[in-house]
This record gives sequence, C-alpha cells and structure tokens, in this order.
Amino acid sequence: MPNSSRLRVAVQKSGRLTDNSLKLMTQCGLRFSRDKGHLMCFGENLPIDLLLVRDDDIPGLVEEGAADAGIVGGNVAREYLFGLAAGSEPFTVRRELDFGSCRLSLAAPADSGITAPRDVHGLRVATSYPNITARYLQDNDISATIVTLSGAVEIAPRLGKAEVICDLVSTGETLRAHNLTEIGTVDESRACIITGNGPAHPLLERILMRVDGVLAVNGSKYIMLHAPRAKLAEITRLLPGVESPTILPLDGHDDKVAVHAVCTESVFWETLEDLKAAGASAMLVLPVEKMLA
Ligand code: PRT
Ligand code: ZN
Repeated sequence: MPNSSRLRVAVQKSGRLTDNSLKLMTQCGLRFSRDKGHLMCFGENLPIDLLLVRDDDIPGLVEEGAADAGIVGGNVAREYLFGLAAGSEPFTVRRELDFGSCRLSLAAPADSGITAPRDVHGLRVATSYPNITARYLQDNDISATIVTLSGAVEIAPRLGKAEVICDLVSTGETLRAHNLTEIGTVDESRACIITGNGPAHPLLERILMRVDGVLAVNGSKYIMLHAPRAKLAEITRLLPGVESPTILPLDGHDDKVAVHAVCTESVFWETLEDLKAAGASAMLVLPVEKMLA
C-alpha cells in the first residue's frame, strides 16, 4: 500500500521521457534509491517517491489519486482528456517542460495525391491518438474514419488499413523512411507536469517551485565582460534575453565598466563575436546552477 504521507510522482518507466524526467527530479535536489523490481524510486532526502509506469497509465493514476503528480507527454494528457465527457477535470497541467517535444501530424504516401488535410475527407486515418485526431477532424469539418492502432501506425497505408496516418513526429526520419509526407499538424506537444484535483500534498508547491528554478536555469548563462562606457547601450542590446544588467565601475578605467548579466537565451560564439565587434572585452560565460526568483 502506498504511504499517503509521501508525495508520489508518476514517471515513465522506460521510454523517451524517462531520462529527462529522472534528471529533472534530480535537478530539483531529490535523491532516490530504486527498489529491486524497478517499479519505484524511493526519495532519500525528502518524502517523495517516483512510481515508474507506462506513460499511458500516468493520467489515470493521477486522476485516481494513486499519484499526486505525473510527468507525461502533453499528447498523452490530451488524448486522455478528450476521451472524457465534456466538463470532466481529472487533473490539471501545472508546468510545460523543456523536453519531449514533438507534433502529431497527418501524413500520407508521397505519391498518393493527398497533400492537404481537406483531402482526407472520406478516407481512413490510422492513429494511436483517436481522441485528439477525432477532435481535429471535427473542428476542421473533415469527415473521415478513424482506425485505432496501438503501434506501427506508419505501415498502415502499406497494409491497406488506411489511406492516411496521424502519428507523432519529431525529426521526420520515420515518415521519410516509409515514404510518407506530412500534410498537416494536428497537435504540438511537450512533456508536462500534471497534478490531481484532490487535496494537494503539502510538498507539491515546493517541488513545482524548484521545477520553475530548473526551467529558468536550463539554457541560462551568466556573462561577465568589460565594455567602453560609450558603447554600453549597444552592448546591452546584444546580450540575449537580458533585461537589466549589473554595471560596475572598473578600478583605474574611467572610460570602461564591467557588465554582469544572466542571459536567459543561448549565448553562441556568434553572440560573443558580435559583442567583441561592438567593443566588449574580457568576456566570460559561466553556467548557472540554481535560480530562485
Ligand atoms: O512503454 P510506454 O507506453 O511508456 O512508452 P511509449 O512507447 O508509448 O512512448 P515513447 O517512449 O515512445 O514516447 C513517450 C512520449 O515521448 C510521447 O508520448 C511523446 O510525448 C514524446 N515523444 C517525443 C515521442 C516522440 N518525440 C517520437 N518521435 N513519442 C514518440 N515518437 C515516435 C513516433 O511515434 C514515431 O514512431 O518516434 C517516431 C517518429 O520519430 P522521428 O524522429 O523519426 O520523427
Ligand atoms: Zn505509451
């Protein structure tokens, strides 16, 4: 029996979201030990446990309250929600995360002459996401038959099961390998944190605040440089995602200042080259480890 005084977070046991989900929890300062059957990770420094499950089971576990929160693809969360009666609120999406991005797309054989969503009218669409697909078709006044498959959707046209597919795409490699062309985007997705709508566990908000800190830090860099006073405005404009940098005097250099800032967007070599061309010198870019607003 789960111990209800511990916060339980459901994460994918083995799949595309697993590594990033576990990394996120670790970045939140949580340390875990795994049980022998690899079904759970026990929190060692806080009463927070991870339930390792199939991603499709996560929305249901959160709805039932067997898990307080879950990390799941937005696509899986929406597929579950769209299958419920209107007005049901089994869980709430609390955070969009920075991994697991993909899109659910309609695709058809390259030589089929099916090139746009309206061409799908009257045809069969094979998908593992019947609820999201049905809603898209309805919203766009396209009448088509949905063929639900649990996997290998991309071979459905070759097997004669459907003329069109609606499947997840990230690089597009799989579609190309099966001679399929994307003809429309049905849904855009990223991993997200969902929480149940029952009484909230006291630790939940604390973890979500740490997640905000991790999301703010990911991709952020701390930059330090020297700038001629006369070029300060131009140099500040070049700093990616910086609102108000700290400006410090430089001992013995009245014409120069030191600029320190947290860049919330990537700092590329090109950015540094542009800064140098604008007069910046002594540039240092450092990783940011933790951030709390
Ligand atoms: O065993 P379990 O049920 O837990 O795992 P699963 O096999 O159902 O899911 P998994 O691990 O494949 O994916 C988990 C989640 O990752 C999905 O629900 C999405 O939110 C997200 N995600 C991100 C993807 C992809 N990118 C993705 N490319 N999920 C699946 N794919 C598949 C897609 O179905 C297709 O077969 O990858 C192929 C296409 O990839 P590209 O790069 O060739 O376009
Ligand atoms: Zn799954």
